[in-house]
Amino acid sequence: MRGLVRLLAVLGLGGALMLPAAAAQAHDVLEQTTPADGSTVQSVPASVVLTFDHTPIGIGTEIQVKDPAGTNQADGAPSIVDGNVTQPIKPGAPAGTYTVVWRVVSADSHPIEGTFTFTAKTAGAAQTGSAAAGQQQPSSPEAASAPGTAAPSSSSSPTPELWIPLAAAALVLIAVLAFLTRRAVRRAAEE
Ligand SMILES: [Cu+2]
Repeated sequence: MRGLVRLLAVLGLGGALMLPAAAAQAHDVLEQTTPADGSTVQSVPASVVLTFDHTPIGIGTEIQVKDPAGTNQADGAPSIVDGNVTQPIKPGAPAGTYTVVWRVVSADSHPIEGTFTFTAKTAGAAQTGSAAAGQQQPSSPEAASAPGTAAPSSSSSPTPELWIPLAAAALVLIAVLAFLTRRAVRRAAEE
């Protein structure tokens, strides 16, 4: 009987060890946005910037900048420099309240997502020289298609790097559990 209790305790310990192993790495945290969440700006900016505490992985980034009518005014693909993810906005985007729907792959390879809003009193500036130059840049098929259609296919499955250490940790855990369980069963049989 005492052996059985020990067996259950070992199994419970194994389960408890699983949890911290899965939660050990923390997601990146969105530290600030430009424009700030809930803020009012004079006119629609040329881009929105999301600042994270780590540099997100450069795949599966998807940022929609929805105007008051729900139309995505994002212009081309977002760029990632350090912790800053910059999403250009189409020139001449209309005034009103915008909802930015974002999804990035955290440095720990987990997808994270959220939304924020801002209000622009007037429309964005019409196309300028620099905006025109920026628009000609995305010529790859991925950049040319809408971000909403390009991103999910590459980000729907977790990136492989995450599973290698997790699988290794799980194998070690299983081996240790098997050893402890066999020992506990043997002791239970002896008693
Ligand atoms: Cu994470």
